[in-house]
Amino acid sequence: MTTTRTQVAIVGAGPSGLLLGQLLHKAGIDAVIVERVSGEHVLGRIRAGILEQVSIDLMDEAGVGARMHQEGLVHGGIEMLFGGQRHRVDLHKWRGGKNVMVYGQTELTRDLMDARQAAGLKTVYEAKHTAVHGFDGAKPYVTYEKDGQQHRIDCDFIAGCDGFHGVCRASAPRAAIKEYEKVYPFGWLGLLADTPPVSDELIYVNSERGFALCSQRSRSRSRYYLQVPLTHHVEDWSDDAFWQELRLRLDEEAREKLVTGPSLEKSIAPLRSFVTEPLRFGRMFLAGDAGHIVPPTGAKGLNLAATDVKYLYDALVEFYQNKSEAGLDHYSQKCLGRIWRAERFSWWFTQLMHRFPHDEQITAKFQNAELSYLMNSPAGLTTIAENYVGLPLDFGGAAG
Ligand code: RFL
Ligand code: PHB
Repeated sequence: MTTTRTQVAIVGAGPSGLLLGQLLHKAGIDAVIVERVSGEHVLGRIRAGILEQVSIDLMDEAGVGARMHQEGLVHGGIEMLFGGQRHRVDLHKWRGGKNVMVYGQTELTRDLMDARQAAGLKTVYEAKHTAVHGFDGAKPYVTYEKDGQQHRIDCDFIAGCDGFHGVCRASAPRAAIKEYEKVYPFGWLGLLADTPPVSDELIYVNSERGFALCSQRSRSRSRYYLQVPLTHHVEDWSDDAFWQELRLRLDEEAREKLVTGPSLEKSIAPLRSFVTEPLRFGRMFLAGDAGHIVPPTGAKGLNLAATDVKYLYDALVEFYQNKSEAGLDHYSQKCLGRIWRAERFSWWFTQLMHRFPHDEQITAKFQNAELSYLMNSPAGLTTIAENYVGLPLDFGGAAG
């Protein structure tokens, strides 16, 4: 067994772990990251596409925002298609000049990985049997196996950035944890293709055949999603079948403009709302998908992960620089207010846009009436816009 020491041991090298590592490095705080899979595997996951201003600001604060500003596409609106008609939500107008940015999670992760490598910081990829210990006392540590060798990292704190299926939340004492969960009865089948996007902005579609989303990664790379039953398997969906079904859910104009091509990636993601309370267990802190999951309809997952990281980073800096534990003590409560607000929006937007298996016919009428109200009322447009671009960090009090 080899033993090393660091200040913060981070489990997971997804966006949460890498962003935390980079911010801590800038503040002179030492951290080691332990990751279960390879770097290529992490980059191969096609996930989020939309960044809120808080995430953009954090990438800048971490000193890794240059390529994002060059290549990211600023979007001032989204489109909603329902009842065969398209309506635009002008985010810029209804949310006081705020926008969102199209910049894929893969690119953000690559920027963080490159910066970490350039700074010579330690990331252990393909670590097996990672385990977290002693976080209920003053001397936590992490163990893992790499190339048949056992390793131990002694640390002051453990950051659980290891996603929904990670080891950190699973290691928290059951009596100290409460989990809230809703699993939706459908998934999203996603397809990535090197074809120009069908529209300049994203189109969220409520159709009789189910939800669809026209998204993008750049001016020449599209990302599309279709609501599919949970019983479907990705192997059963040929590219042709995907494009055909997408066409049926779009309007005439989009059908005509749609450029199809071979898929670069195709996968089905289940939809889930999930929150763990609290997010702190002694000297272990959960951040990102390790502590909560939202259905992707509101594009909130990565952005929530970024805010957790910001609060954890602020608290750790306060601890090391001012010897104050106040930020660490308030971490859970501070994160959970924002988390529940985003959970609420993502759940509401999911209900509004999807067909549920046992819906009565009247439900689709209710959805259309609500969408029509929202699109024609300044209050409705403000509601969508302010939630979509992300509520301010200092919004309101506790939630949930
Ligand atoms: P991740 O990305 O899951 O990374 C966790 C990392 O931990 C590793 N790990 C372990 N490492 C060591 N030991 C263990 N025992 C470990 N167990 C796990 C894993 O290998 C992994 O590398 O969590 P993180 O960093 O918190 O990041 C969260 C985001 O990935 C997630 O919230 C977003 O992708 C959600 N999401 C979206 N978020 C947005 O903000 N905007 C979007 O537009 C958006 N679109 C999406 C999405 C997620 C989707 N899927 C596939 C669920 C679209 C989709 C389809
Ligand atoms: C994506 O581009 O992957 C994406 C965009 C918006 C969402 C969800 C996913 O709401």
